Amino acid sequence: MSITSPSSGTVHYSVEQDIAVLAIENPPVNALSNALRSALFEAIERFENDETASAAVLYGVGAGFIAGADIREFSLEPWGPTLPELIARIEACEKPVIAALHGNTLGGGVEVALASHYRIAQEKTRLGMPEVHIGLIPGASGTQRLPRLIGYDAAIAMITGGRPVKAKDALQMGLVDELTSEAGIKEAGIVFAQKIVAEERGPRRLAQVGAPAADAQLFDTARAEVAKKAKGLEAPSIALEMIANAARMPYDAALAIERRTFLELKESAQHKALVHAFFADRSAGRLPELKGVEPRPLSQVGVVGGGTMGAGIATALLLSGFSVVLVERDEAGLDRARSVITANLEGAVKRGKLSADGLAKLTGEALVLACEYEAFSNADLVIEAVFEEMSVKHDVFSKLDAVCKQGAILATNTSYLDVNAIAACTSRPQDVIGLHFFSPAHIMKLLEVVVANATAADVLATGFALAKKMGKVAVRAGVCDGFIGNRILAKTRAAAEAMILEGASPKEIDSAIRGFGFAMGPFETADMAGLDISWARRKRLAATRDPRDRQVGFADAICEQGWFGRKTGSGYYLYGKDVAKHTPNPDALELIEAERVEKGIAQRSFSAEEIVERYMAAMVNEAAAIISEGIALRPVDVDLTLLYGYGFPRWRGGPMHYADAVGAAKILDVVKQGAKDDDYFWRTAPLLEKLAEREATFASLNG
Ligand code: 3H9
Repeated sequence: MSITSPSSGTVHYSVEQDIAVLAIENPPVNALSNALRSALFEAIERFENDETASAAVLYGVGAGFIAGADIREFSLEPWGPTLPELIARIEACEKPVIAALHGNTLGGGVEVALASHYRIAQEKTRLGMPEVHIGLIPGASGTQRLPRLIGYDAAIAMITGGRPVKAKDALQMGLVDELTSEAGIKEAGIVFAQKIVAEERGPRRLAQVGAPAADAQLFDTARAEVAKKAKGLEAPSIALEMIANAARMPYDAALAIERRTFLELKESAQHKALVHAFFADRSAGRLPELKGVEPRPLSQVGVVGGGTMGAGIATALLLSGFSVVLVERDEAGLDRARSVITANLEGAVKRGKLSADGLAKLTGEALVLACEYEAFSNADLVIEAVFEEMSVKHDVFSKLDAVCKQGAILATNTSYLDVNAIAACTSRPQDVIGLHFFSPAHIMKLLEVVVANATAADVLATGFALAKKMGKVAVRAGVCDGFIGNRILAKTRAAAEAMILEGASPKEIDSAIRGFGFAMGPFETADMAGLDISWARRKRLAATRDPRDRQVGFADAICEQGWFGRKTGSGYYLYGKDVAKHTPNPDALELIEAERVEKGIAQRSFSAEEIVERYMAAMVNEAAAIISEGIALRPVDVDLTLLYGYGFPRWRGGPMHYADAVGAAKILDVVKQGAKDDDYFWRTAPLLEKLAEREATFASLNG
């Protein structure tokens, strides 16, 4: 068999005080690579034949035991023993095998621990079955051994939810036999193994334990709960059926089905998309221009403006350990800001993210509210979150320039405006950057870090360091109207509006986009955000708009009636206590119909598939232009933006991964089809054309 994998991993074998010590080493997380599985298999055989060792301890070198199968090798041809073979070999040992756990013990790592006869864990160990997060199920007996050890309810929660449990909970549920507070897990494992030998306790084999009985109701209830939580993910419900097999068929039969299903899922589109998203997360901050650049120190951060956004940003900063100075125009503004921040923090207390004492501290000494810009004199960074109007931004930045200390970073939270123009009204454009938060800022994970022409490298690095400290995903964006996310949003919304004029209804479009996996469709999202926001943008751009840029009239007409969406009780939909969700606003439909008639547009119906095809083609085409222009450095940055800021379904990996899965040529076809009717809107991005021609992928450009 050809060995093509870059596999690494080794097991160091020694005997200490009559105990065989198998030290598992495959940095950084001891993933079960081909090489590691082979080495562990060999080490187990050696232990079995080693007369000087009466028990074996397996432990992980480094920060954890084993973080599961090696995800990087999933797409390669496997060699050596499979994980099920290795696990069966461990369990078959005639002498006791003890898994000594610390740090991350995940997926296949838990399965190795379950095949071992005893388990001891350090107090900070996290044990979890996260396979569903990458579109898989446990593939080496986890769905069969785990319920035999901890019962159905706990096994269902761990396997279908994918969240790890703490060691003390693992002890309580019987997943581990003993906890240790010893710093050295190897030493604790040896002491535990000696105790097992001294007490003449032999191997315990979970495969030989009968499955617990299950009442008929248990799995039906679980099916309903898992389906509700899964939100489009296939793996959790499939994993549940595997666990149910434990109750309805013999061990070997259930094991064979688990393995077959695991291998099928390994080829699934959802698995590939979720693995793409996994590695996308880890590549977020890896930009060549950040290499070796030290961020500036940040301790006190200023916020200009205490509206929803400013108060949200202040909340997020406080929760991340910064001291915050917030400036508003007057006392009434400060009172409003304080009450929004307090309400946000109370929400964090309710969610268990903050203690009551913590709340008092954050609203006390950590937060200063003031009406004068002089309060920013010590701030290391000031984030402006005022009204989205260039003259207002100019005023704010001139004032900041006058009061802030040398080296302080001046950031704008603008969603659309030109950061170069904002920087130009200061004497220090090198210190100016865009930090585009998403609302609610203390909840949403995305931070677009917008780099203007003169922004210094260490200012960019500080933006990324800030995001990391705030637990956010930072994406570098260049300056253009809407940066990465809002520029794409504007384009897809325009594509959706055009379909409405041709005969689709807002509800049909929203339902198709929800069917694709978004939490909301474009029109319900617009209603939620407030239709006046995009109205203001349209008015701002009107003077410079290309005459070929077709605009629908109904979007403005709806706003002219004062229907701004949810906050006014009507927009594309109606809202109110007694109004059912997704009830169309009949008056808005009338305005749409009037425009169709006036423009004499032939009406036709759209299938959900066609709506999605057009919507996604507009998204991918615009993203390709954004990448070519350097607004996004890499396709993966577009994926991260849409995944973390715009509700793109993670199990589809992001728009660029979606495009790769569908194929650039197919997307190009849809763009060209659209261009027959509107060749300005559907201008083909040259990058899309190039990839289609070469049958290449966006992923190939990620570097
Ligand atoms: C499974 O086990 C299936 C079995 O049931 C059946 C099989 C038959 N493989 O996240 P970090 C890399 S499915 C390969 O930055 P942290 C990661 O890419 C698997 N590589 O650190 C990064 O590399 P780089 C079930 C992996 O401390 C580096 O390690 N297990 C793997 O924030 C550091 O990672 C999972 O799904 C892996 N499994 O978090 C666990 N894991 O530096 C997935 C990590 O080059 N992993 N890497 O970018 C995690 O959840 C987190 O990485 C972990 C550490 C919590 C372990």
